[in-house]
Amino acid sequence: MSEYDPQALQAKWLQRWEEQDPFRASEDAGDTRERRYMLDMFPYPSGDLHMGHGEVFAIGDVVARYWMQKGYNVLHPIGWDSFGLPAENAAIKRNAHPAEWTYANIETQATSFKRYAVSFDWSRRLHTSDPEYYRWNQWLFNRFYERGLAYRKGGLVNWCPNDQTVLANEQVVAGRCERCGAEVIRRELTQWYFKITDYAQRLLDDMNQLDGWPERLLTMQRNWIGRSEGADVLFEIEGRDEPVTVYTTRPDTLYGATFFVVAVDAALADEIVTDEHRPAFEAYRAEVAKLSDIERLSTEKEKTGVFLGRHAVNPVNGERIPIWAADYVLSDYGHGAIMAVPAHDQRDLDFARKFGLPVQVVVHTGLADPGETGVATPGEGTLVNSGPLDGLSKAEAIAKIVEILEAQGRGKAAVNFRLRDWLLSRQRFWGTPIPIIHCPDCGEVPVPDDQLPVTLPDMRGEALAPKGVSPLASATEWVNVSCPKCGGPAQRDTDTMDTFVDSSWYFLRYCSPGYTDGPFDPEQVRKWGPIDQYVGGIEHAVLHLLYSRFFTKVLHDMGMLDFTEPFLRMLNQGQVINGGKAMSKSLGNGIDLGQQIDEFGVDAVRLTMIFAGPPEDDIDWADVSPAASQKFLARAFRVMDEVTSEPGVSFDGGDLGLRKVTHHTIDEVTKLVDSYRFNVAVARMMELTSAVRKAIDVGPGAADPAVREAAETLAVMLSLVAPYTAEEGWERLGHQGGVAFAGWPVADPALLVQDSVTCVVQVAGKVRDRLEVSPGISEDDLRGLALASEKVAPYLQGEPRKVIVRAPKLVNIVP
Ligand code: ANZ
Ligand code: ZN
Repeated sequence: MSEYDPQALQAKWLQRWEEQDPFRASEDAGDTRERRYMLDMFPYPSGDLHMGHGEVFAIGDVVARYWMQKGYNVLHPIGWDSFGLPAENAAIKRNAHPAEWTYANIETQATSFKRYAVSFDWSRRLHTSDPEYYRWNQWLFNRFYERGLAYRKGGLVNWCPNDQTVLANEQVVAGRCERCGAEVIRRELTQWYFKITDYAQRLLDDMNQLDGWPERLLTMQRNWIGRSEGADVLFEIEGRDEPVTVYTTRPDTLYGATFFVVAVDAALADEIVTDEHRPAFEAYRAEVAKLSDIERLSTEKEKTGVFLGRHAVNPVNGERIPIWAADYVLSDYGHGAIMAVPAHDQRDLDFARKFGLPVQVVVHTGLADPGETGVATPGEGTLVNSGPLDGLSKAEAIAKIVEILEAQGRGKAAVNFRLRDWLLSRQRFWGTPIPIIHCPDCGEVPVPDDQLPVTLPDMRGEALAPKGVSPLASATEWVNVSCPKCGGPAQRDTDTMDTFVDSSWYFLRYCSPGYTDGPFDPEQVRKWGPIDQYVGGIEHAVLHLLYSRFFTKVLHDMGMLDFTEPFLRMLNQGQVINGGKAMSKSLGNGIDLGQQIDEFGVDAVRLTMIFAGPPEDDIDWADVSPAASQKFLARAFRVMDEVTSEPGVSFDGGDLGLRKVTHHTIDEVTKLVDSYRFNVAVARMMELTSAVRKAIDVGPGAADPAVREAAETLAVMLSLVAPYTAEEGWERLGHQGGVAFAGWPVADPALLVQDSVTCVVQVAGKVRDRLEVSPGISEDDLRGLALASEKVAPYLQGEPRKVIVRAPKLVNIVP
């Protein structure tokens, strides 16, 4: 096998790695190496691995293998996020059990991962649909329940009419189901929630630990949490005992409140509407119920609403203002009611103009009157028509009015979050059963820990078809149990958990797989956690990453973790696209990972993924060339194969020029890999390959120790991206044992010293000086040196008119 034959290399090394299982993280107490934890977001077993997996796991593997080469004890685990709807839908179609499809796909992916040579510690493999795993979801649910962090409440929820299940707010994207794209509607249902809102402030504050996260990810989390500052203001309602609270970010505009709006679907609207106005109100409410949230909140849509026949009283000036019901006020934000200030809020202004309600300017901004232009003025300005606030700036007015309201007991400073509690129950089968038993006498009774797991009953095919209630409800034998408290007849909760529960803590389980005394062994997590590097898609920016951060904080509060943030560094890879477009069946532009591997070999595909650009960028498969990658690998393989000196030979006497190239490459590639510029690192490896090729062909020849040094360096560096080629090359170089643990090369500073170049300094076209400078000198430094030259000074009177710098070789001064 002197020719480069990727498929033969794969067959040979795959078998050996399978026998050796070389990437196990060490738990040996005597192993004093520093630990590192590298994690890729675990896959959903939807079929075989696709191009997206090919990219993300190639990137993660560069990091893991680099750390192994650097001598860390690396944990790089793999598992499957194996509960979820696609398995269930497949099962209905095939009249099968979801497990059949799921576990068959897992095996397919596992085989593909092995072939793809990802450096996983296979001994820690987990599947979230295994009872040994989901048992701990239930155990954690019980702990959350005890702490008041899991609760059930009725209310309007997001409902996907296609998947026939509820969705968390995070799973509704632009009003559509994140999974299937159907327009989400609202339904009144009693559901289970996790109280993530209790952690809203800490989720924000702890972001200061996340300087290893991309800025855009932090921004997305911050926006999702949506903290705003303002005031809660109490408005009396004529004929009602209790005042109503509204939340406003602009208490300074209180004197400009000309009407009051209650969310049409809020209980308050129903309560206060007068008999005279009830028919119109109910008709309107029925209309709004048909709207999706996108339609409801669209700013394009004309404002709608009805008068409720009642009045509120503005607490600052005693003015009576009419109360309307409208759809642009949301029932589940703030207090579900607002004071409307049309002059300074566009939504309120649109509404006022539609229904002929007054517009009162209270902040003078210098812009034209909103009542005339139809354009609200939300910006800074000076308060007018506002009694004690007149003449103040916005900030001063906010402080003052809050003080006044507080003194009168009519309001107080308040903080509001956009974040809602996490709705976790689902009306589908293939998930973790919620471990609650409903007893007519005792109410909600958690299944005792020693009776966990509550496993799923055996159901398949048609029985799983969505029907608006959980399929588990029809498993009567499973549902009917005796109450753990009183022993009387009771029923199991038939909902299952959102699969994001599974992924909120799986990274902890990897630290102690098979642990039976809890979800994880705190001692082991202390050693491995938190995760040093997490790699995965930006699509999880708010869902999975927010939930995992929340779980981590709760577990910290339970005393089970000593850190509060799970992922120190986060890398979001780009997408693999084709011809400028996302790959899709309808476009017919899909590329199959397996087919690419069959054609070009694993290493060429991995190298293409890494070489295409920075890891965050999209890769357009139409613009890259796995064939060229394969050619390069063949070249690299040949130089490693052609070295004739013996391993262990001293490099000292080797060709100095090549040695310098090698050590510069080591220096640069180290820095590039450290800063995640893997594509440029590959370019440097390519240059080194050319340098060795030339050294073999032109001189000093294949026997020179510098050629061996360069080829060995190449093998080790290449092992991060092209493990098969590197391994075979390493063996050809005469080494026993894996290249993966050969050790990262270290640049010799003595070989990094740059040679100098001569720079000519001209004044008015005549050469006046020659300077010895470093080849990398900056233009500014070179200009400074030239102007400071004693030989130049006599030819200058004062500031030169022009200095033209061509670093590093020429400075031309025009006096
Ligand atoms: C009066 C006002 C005057 C407002 C003004 C804004 C500008 P954020 O920043 O998102 O927290 N609001 C309060 N509750 C609402 C609800 N349930 N549905 C729709 N809108 C609601 O927004 C807070 C602002 O959104 C509040 O401040 C309120 O309008 C509105 F010149 O009160 B404001
Ligand atoms: Zn009971």
